[in-house]
Amino acid sequence: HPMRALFKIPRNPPPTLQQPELWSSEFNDFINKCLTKDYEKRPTVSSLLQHDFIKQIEGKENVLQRQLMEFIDVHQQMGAVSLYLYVDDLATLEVLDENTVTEQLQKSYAKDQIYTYVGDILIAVNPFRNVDIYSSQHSKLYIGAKRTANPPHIFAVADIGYQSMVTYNSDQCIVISGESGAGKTQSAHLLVQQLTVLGKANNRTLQEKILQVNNLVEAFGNAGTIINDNSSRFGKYLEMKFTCGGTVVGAQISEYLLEKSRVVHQAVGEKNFHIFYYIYAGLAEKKKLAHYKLPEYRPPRYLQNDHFRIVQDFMNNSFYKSQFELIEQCFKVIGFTLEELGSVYSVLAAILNVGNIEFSAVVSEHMIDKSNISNPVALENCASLLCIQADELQEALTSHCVVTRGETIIRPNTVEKATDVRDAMAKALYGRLFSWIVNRINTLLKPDKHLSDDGLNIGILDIFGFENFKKNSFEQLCINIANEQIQFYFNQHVFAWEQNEYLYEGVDARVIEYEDNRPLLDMFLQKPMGLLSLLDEESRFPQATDQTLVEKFEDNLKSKYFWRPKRVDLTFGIYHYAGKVLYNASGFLAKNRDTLPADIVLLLRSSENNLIRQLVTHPLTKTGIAIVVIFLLSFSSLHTDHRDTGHHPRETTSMKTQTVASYFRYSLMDLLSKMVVGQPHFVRCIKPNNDRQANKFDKEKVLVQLRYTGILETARIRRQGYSHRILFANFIKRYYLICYKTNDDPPVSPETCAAILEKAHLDNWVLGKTKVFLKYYHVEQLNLMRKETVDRIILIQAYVRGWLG
Ligand code: AOV
Ligand code: MG
Repeated sequence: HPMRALFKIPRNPPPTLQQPELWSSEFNDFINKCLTKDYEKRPTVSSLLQHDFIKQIEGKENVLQRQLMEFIDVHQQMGAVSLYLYVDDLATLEVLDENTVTEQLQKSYAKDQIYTYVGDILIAVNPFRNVDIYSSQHSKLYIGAKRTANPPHIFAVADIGYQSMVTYNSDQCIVISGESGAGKTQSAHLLVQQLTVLGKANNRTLQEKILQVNNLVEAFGNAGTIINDNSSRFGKYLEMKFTCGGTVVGAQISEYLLEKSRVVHQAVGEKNFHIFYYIYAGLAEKKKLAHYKLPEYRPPRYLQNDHFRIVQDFMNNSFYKSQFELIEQCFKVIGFTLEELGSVYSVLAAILNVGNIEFSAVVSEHMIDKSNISNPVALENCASLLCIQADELQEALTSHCVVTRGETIIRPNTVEKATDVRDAMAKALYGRLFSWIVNRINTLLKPDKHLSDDGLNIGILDIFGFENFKKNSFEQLCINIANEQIQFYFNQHVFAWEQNEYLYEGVDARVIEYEDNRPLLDMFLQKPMGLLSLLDEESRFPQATDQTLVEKFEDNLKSKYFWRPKRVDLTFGIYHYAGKVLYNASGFLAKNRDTLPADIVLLLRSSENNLIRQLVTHPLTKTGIAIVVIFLLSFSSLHTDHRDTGHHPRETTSMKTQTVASYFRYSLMDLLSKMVVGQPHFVRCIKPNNDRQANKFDKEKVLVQLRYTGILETARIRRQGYSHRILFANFIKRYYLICYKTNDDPPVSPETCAAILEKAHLDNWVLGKTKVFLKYYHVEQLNLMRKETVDRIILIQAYVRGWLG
């Protein structure tokens, strides 16, 4: 890499930077000596500053560092590049303050180096434009390479995950975090891309299929928001399945908390899910709008917003047309049948037609408010697309059954109620269609049983990022709680567990303070007085209103993280780890109840369309808050501290969602247990500005993110801490070859470990009571040496057996 090439430092400093202390011959000698390829000894700014010579100049470290950087810059411009130009691991910085760290990131960013390490954690700063670092040449560079051989890169994270999986024969998980628009989804794509290369799929088709999965689910689960044109509106955990030898054999995907409300309503400046626009443009191109009963002039109500006033706006959109082609291709490559594809389009078209059904009030002889459908055409269209009877649909929308004293009575719906039922139906259809597609993908990409039996996997978690809009509703609350949880998970891994282990193992390490968001999570999750429990409780009272809900919050949440600006309206505020957010509780109860009337379910079960029947018969996911609680609780119980592990939270029995919830909990527990098995790898995405602009590094904006994600503290703990802690027995089993003969069976003892480590010429490691404490670069070095030894042994054996003549 040209930027990393090591040139000679010129003897004389440029006249612009005469700093006598700095440029003595002693110093020059020092630098020249440092110009080795060895990562630990290379002349980063920090290692220069560590030099005794520099340390003598007390109190001037900052000044010197800056001057040194300037010196390097000047030299670079003069074409006499001499040193590594910027620090690519923040954990090696000697001066660890906010300013230095932000400056480092800015410097790298200015040179298109968007990635930086903090020990074993990767920071990715969104470039907001295409940077030429993802080609197949780049991809090759990062396969099995020592980390220091190349600049930091997301491909290196894929590689370390993959190598760890194969080496330790254990599952891995990569957790990507960052606020909305920071680049999580993009990072997830790049990881999958590199992992398919690493997994050397035997057949190209499988490789192609896996690469299409993200595109397909994102067409249905992503949408344009004010913050991000391709914002994820669901949480996604993609597991790539490998054989224990490391060949990729399949993929599985789990989805969480799809923001279904977007189907029926979008905030100003926002859009519906991508797929609706894609099919409109695509079907128009194919002259099939009429076939799917989609109006050709006025956009369906669900797609009417400030972006599109007439259908032509999106019908003629060439981007949407090409996306439609792409998605149709994805479906086909993954293995959906044409019939299934047709049914998917029908359901989507039906949803748009459902939204067009309108109601008008009729006053009956009993003076009960009734409603009538005022545009029967939409009703007919919808019924025909769903293959159900129009009159039955009308009945299910405009009336409901109540059972009193064993008698079933049919009551009319008011216009308002009918409208709610209509929207509930659209949301349910979409949510279930989404889950169906995901399940179908899972079936199609499931590895053959004989391949997956003792196979391994790497999971990639990409959720919706932290959001703070002008108006924040129930969806933002769920999204932000989920992010709160991820931050907690990160803290547990990076700080809490590690520090506990030092204590337990008697390893001497300075305690590093970090911002613990546990009290905030407790405020949300505690039973029975946490925010979510209160919400569930209030949702069960038929008379409750959003107003009583907020009052309940205010009366019961005695926490400094909650406040209520004005008593009169529905606003309340939360101090999240990532900043304070004002929520408006309007619609909270309805969204949480998320009820779909039984009449609608029964009606859809009578459909003559196979897919539609499947949608309502399978116990698919439900997005009620009960689920969120279960999701989060299971998460925290598994991840809080060691003594909690194994304790599974009981689900909220009072919610009438027992079966769905337990189904869901089962899948989540399954997921989470997988996630804790392997070592997590973290990617932290940073958004450099709020305007999605390239080449714009807003220092203040970056600083805020560094602060709330605890990057500085992370760098501290990574610098002094030991990211790898391996039991003596495991360590010896794995690395004894470095020091002993193949047939040797050295005793499991700290002495054996020390012998191996000394043989490997490593220092700075520590032996605890039961474990070896290592820095990430130790492990890298050990793995390399082990591989060399093993390769040598194989070669020798080959000679012995005469294979090589
Ligand atoms: P997010 O996943 O973190 O937001 P995305 O991954 O969707 O954010 O990134 C937002 C946009 O930033 C993308 O559409 C790209 O235009 C750009 N971008 C991100 N990473 C890169 C990269 N490595 N190279 C080039 N452009 C990039 V959200 O899903 O809203 O939380 O819910
Ligand atoms: Mg995303």
